Amino acid sequence: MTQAPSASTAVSLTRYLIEEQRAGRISPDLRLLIEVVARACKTISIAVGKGALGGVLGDAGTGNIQGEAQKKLDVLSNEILLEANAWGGHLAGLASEEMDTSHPIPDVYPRGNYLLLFDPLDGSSNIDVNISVGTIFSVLRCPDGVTQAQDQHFLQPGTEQVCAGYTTYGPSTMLVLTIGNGTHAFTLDREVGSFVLTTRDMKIPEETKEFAVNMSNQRYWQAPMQAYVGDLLAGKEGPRGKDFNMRWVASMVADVHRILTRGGIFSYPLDAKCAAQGGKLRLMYEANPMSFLVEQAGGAASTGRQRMLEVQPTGLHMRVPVFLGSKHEVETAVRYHAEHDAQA
Ligand code: AHM
Ligand code: MG
Repeated sequence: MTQAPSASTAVSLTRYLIEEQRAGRISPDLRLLIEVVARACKTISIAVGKGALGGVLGDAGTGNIQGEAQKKLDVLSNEILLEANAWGGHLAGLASEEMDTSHPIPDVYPRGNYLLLFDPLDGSSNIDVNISVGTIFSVLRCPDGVTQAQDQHFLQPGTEQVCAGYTTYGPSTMLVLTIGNGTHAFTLDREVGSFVLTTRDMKIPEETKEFAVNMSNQRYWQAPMQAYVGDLLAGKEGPRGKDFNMRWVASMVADVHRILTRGGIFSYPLDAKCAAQGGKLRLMYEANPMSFLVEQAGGAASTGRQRMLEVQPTGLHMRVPVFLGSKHEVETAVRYHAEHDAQA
């Protein structure tokens, strides 16, 4: 049984961030930014937790730029994050999966040096069925000399991220964070209202026997993915020589949280349905922040053909195929792609 932190030994998110600032690893503005995002996530957590009692379930009756129907909680979470981050003076601009273009900081407020990107409520299909959902965020520096950030200023590869994280609204609410110095998990103490450090330096096992993919798309996959998953399913009798288990929550935050906790590989590959868009998941709001967290925990993240964090974004809502998790398993999936491409 893991030991719960006592009141005297507990490290709050605030204390963790102040110590990182003292060590010179984050600026005061980045500390403020993370505190503000964490506070907004607490508000979202309360709304998610109220469920039907809060009148927040169901469709909003609107659609986003991706052509997806928005849920009331998608819209509410987006508003909470926008309002919380508008006035602090730490941002030069924001971008959200739910908004067509980047969002300027209103003229009445001072501007800072950071750019914040987020998927306000990931796993929308799970909202109305009381399964874990989450918020994902990524922080970039605004290019020098730019005070009013526009879309093109956000188009930086994931290696440029200075911070990334997610909050999972599950049986407990957890914030998982990296500022490039390991990946750390904080659990929300609901009575006190603060996030408490519960796992320092998460480490993803390099080997795994668990994979996460939406198997209903199998017939739409490309050849290397067919071959890779075919060999996973063949189990002990196949070339991999071991049986694999499968899990798919359909909330990326929940699937990635499981992988950060006990290992595994998460994949949303290119398939015939999403090929025209380049994939299903979004580079800037989903793939990049998750890849930064996973690499900082000793895992790997790839499109199947390129390290995720090195992909040069061509648009705010660019989509990519995703493979991330246990290092050796991601390398194996990448090898299937390389071998296929070499033969072709
Ligand atoms: P969303 O941001 O609109 O919620 O979409 C992203 C989600 C991921 O959380 C999840 O991994 C994936 O879409 C599930 O897709 P599918 O329903 O095709 O299995
Ligand atoms: Mg999402």
